Amino acid sequence: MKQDLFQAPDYYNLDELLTEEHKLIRDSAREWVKKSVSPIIEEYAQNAKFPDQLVKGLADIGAFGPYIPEEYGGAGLDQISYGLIMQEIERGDSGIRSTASVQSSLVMFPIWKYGSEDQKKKYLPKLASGEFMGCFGLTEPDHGSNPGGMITHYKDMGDHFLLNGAKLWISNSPFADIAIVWAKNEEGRIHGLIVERGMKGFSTPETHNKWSLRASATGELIFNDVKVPKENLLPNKSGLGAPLGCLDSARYGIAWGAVGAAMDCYDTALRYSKERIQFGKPIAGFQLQQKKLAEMITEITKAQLLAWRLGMLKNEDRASSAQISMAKRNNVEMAIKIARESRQILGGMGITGDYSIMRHMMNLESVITYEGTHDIHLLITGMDITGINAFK
Ligand code: TGC
Ligand code: FAD
Repeated sequence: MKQDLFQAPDYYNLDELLTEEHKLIRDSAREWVKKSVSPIIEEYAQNAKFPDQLVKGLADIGAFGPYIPEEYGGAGLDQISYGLIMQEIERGDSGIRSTASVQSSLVMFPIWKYGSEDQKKKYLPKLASGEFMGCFGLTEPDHGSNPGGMITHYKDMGDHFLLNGAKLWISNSPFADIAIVWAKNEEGRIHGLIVERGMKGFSTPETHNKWSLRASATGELIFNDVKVPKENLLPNKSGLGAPLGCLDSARYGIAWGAVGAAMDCYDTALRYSKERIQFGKPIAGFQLQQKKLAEMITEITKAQLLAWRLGMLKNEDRASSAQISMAKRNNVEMAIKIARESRQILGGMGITGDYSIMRHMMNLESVITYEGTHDIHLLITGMDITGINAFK
């Protein structure tokens, strides 16, 4: 069993910006990751298997719906707490954070924000406890960055809807009990539907051969004349803005999560560089290695501040979608660069599963692509500052 020696870098004493409650929540998530994720994650990633025994622990640390009100089974926490939980989980593995992000921001969030009271009561408490797991179907084989072009559609058959189409690259789909599916009605307007496992014509084949997020289960959603009860339509928001609103919440969590992955890579590389002797001294004593480490801690500190400030804005409901895009883009790129530099500091050992760095690096290749690619987020910033849409 692997020993997790992680010590969190806090170069600018950012702990002083947190409340006692924040620190308590962060520390309990950190302890859980050390005890339950670190010892097993490498084996699950190598075997491309989702460790489903972690679901209960994720629920216990409040990772499913941290900011969902307690009356619906959530933890009723603020956005900084949500961010800290995502940071700690992704410090362990981006795939496990993905499971939590999807459950919280892409399944519980739309039911909470756009659902009926009956839907909230029926689904939210079970999603918060992990009794139900969910997934989010927006991306299609021919519509990734441009989800507005989706083909999946449903017809009103009087007493039910008839759903047809397919979604690709769906995190958690192979084991999800419910899917939030975005589909067009006969007028071409996008709505969210709650599709349940077991509905006739609904299948969720797993996507294999991934070199990234191997401990997360990814799959398709296929709808072949699926009869969806009318009460499963999310009634309170429609249009592309509905799924994009959920993405804002998930992208915010990723901005924190990526910091966790970067902190783990940096901490590993720092410790290794002080222990590894070459030419008669620790490699940490060479200027070239110090440059890497000094730049890493600088970038981590900047990213921590960006995430914290965004969280404060979100707490006041003042964070714009474009601000969230900037933080997701910056922090994921920061993390992937740090993973690459850290890997080099470990030399040959860096490519093995004895250390977490290569797994983080490969995971981050998905994180930089999903929830809006690196390019898309740049274009969102570009449009925000110039007022000119360069997507189309
Ligand atoms: P556009 O015309 O700009 O906007 C359509 C409507 O949406 C509104 N809107 C937003 N609303 C809330 N939040 C946002 N972030 C929003 N962005 C736009 C907008 O105001 C408009 O509303 P209305 O009322 O005027 O209709 O749309 P567009 O078709 O030009 O596309 C814009 C673009 C490219 C930015 C958008 O489509 C986009 O973000 N594309 C990226 C797709 C993406 O991120 N997919 C993610 C799939 S889910 C996923 O990856 C989960 S991974 C989970 C895990 O494992 O962690
Ligand atoms: P494309 O949209 O085909 O993009 C290909 C390239 O073209 C990219 O570099 C992109 O930046 C660039 N590009 C596209 N449009 C423009 C433009 N206008 N200007 C300049 N460049 C452009 N989706 C879900 O709905 N639910 C999930 O749970 C989910 N989980 C995922 C899990 C994993 C592991 C992965 C890899 C993806 C997941 N996705 C999910 C899908 C993800 O959101 C999409 O992969 C992503 O939005 C990009 O779409 P695409 O892969 O079709 O790439």
